[in-house]
Amino acid sequence: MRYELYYWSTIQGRGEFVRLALEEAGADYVDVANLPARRGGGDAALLRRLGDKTLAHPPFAPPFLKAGRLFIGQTANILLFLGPRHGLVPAAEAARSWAHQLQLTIADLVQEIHDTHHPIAGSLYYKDQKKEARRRAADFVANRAPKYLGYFERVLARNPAGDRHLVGARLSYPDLSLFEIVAGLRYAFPRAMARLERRHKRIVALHDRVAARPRIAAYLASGRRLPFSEADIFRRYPELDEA
Ligand SMILES: N[C@@H](CCC(=O)N[C@@H](CS)C(=O)NCC(=O)O)C(=O)O
Repeated sequence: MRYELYYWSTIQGRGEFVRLALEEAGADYVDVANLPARRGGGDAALLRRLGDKTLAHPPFAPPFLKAGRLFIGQTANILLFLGPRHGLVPAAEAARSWAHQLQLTIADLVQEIHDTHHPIAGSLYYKDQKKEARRRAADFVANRAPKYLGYFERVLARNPAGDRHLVGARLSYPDLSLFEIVAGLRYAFPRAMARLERRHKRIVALHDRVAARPRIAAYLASGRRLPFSEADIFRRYPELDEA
């Protein structure tokens, strides 16, 4: 089956967590909004699907995935769907539930990262909430990022199957997402991350192992991996990083 991924063009955003799973799986997919309009792509195509009045289960926001006749929204829910289909999560129910729990925690972290530069409203420009963003980001790098990273470091340390993966003895989709968190935080908060990485060696090692996986390495080197930017979730505003 050829999946259709719907996510805003030109940015990684939350779509990247789905792209990484599709790429690791070697799945056949089209990234609709990044296709040229003459091939039925672009943000206009995404907006047409979002506004499609015939969908009984309409997605609220991108990313969403078309899989045959199914439309599946919410990043963690898309990964819940893709994981078992592509061997990206163990078969046992307990492990699947654990992977989903970890993915939902990553979704919470992603929202907090977004809120460092948009603490008041996503509909306002960054320049209109800079003062609040500085306060929010200061708390994020001092308290929230260490709390989340400390949690995932402990999860790795306590994995009965070993500290190379978050769930069980093999790669699963939360590992791919944690890779993206590290890559994004390095981009957005290079100074804070230089400090934090020293205390989270298992997470850094996991990041490096994911980056070296053949399909992920090929993807990262390809034009399909879009660059980080200041139109995205992970933004580099030096004034928001720690001194
Ligand atoms: N909880 C959702 C959040 C989805 C979301 O916020 N999507 C953003 C782009 S990353 C969007 O376009 N939101 C539009 C809106 O909230 O109105 C998920 O994890 O997929």
